[in-house]
Amino acid sequence: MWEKREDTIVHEVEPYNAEPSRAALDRALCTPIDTFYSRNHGPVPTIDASTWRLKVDGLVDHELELDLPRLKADFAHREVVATLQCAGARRADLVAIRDIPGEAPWGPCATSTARWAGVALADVLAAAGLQDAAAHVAFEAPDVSDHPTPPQCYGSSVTRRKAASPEVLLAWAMNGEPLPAVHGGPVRVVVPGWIGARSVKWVERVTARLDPSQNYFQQVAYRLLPADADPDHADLDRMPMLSSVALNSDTLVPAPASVVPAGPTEVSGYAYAGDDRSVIRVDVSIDRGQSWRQAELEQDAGDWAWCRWRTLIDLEPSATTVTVRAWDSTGAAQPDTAAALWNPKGYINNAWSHTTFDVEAQ
Ligand SMILES: Nc1nc2c(c(=O)[nH]1)N[C@H]1C(S)=C(S)[C@@H](COP(=O)(O)O)O[C@H]1N2
Ligand SMILES: [Mo]
Repeated sequence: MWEKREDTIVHEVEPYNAEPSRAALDRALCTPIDTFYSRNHGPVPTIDASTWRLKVDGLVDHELELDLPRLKADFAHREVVATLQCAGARRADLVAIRDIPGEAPWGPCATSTARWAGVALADVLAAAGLQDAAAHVAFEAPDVSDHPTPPQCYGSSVTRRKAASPEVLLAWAMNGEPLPAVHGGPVRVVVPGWIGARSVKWVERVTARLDPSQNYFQQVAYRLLPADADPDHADLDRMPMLSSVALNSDTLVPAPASVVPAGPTEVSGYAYAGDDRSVIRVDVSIDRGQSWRQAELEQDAGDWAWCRWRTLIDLEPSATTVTVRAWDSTGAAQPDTAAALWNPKGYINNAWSHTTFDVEAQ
């Protein structure tokens, strides 16, 4: 489906929600399109690029209506290698602690990286004459989700400060290909360093506002609730809206529950720090965090991409658990236990990950 690899883990067929296998995700710095995870709240719309228009309105001096040729002709082209991570990534480890009804048990692979091409949202907002009063920039898309009652189109917003940052794109290409429908083609927003939910696909309207988007996916979903809150009756005004991505990491190879031969074995995975932070160190442990060794980092894809890590471990025959934790440029490290992070919607599990597999004598 949607031209994804056969080993893709499909959480839901309609709407389509799927993440790659760990082995497939581990293969490359830029995730191939057939491997990139996809998260949808409603059916994927089919939008004809030749009739697509982007409306820019709200607190701007002149409203704009741009078609694709104008967007491409009137603004400087930009490319950013950026990782997208769903706020629900690694929810499976929270579900294992206490059930989270109605939310898919995403693993660590709801995280992928692409080279996005388009124009800077900031340039388009500048052309529209963004007014001083505008504090938020909202995005609207035509796909309809029946998660809210009554059903609503998808939408969301970012702060003016983020919207004005040059890495935020209106993108029409991914890894050099026209943006596929399932990833938001013909044009999507890409908000590097923020939860995937803010990177609105099939964007048709950009509105400068005083306050955040009133859309369900800004106002109700993607808020961080305390563990004891009832998501249906929570005082949402007191529950923060998620924005930048938390520092996180996981092991991709070897896979959990796999069997690997004893001896020197390469263990690898990713680490990612959102927004204005970067990964500075990744530690790996085979004694559940009593002692650590430092992994080698590969992070030459720029400020907005994940960092890949690897280390060689001489594995002895027995059940083995690899634990990983990352540190960011503020000196912060990931928290140790997922239990302390459990929340009713299962967002932002960035606890140390533990991957258990069997090592067999050769
Ligand atoms: N219009 C629209 N945009 C959307 C969504 C959606 O359902 N509809 N899902 C969001 C979420 S939660 C994530 S994690 C990313 C996933 O992008 P991808 O499918 O390209 O991986 O898209 C975001 N943008
Ligand atoms: Mo997401």
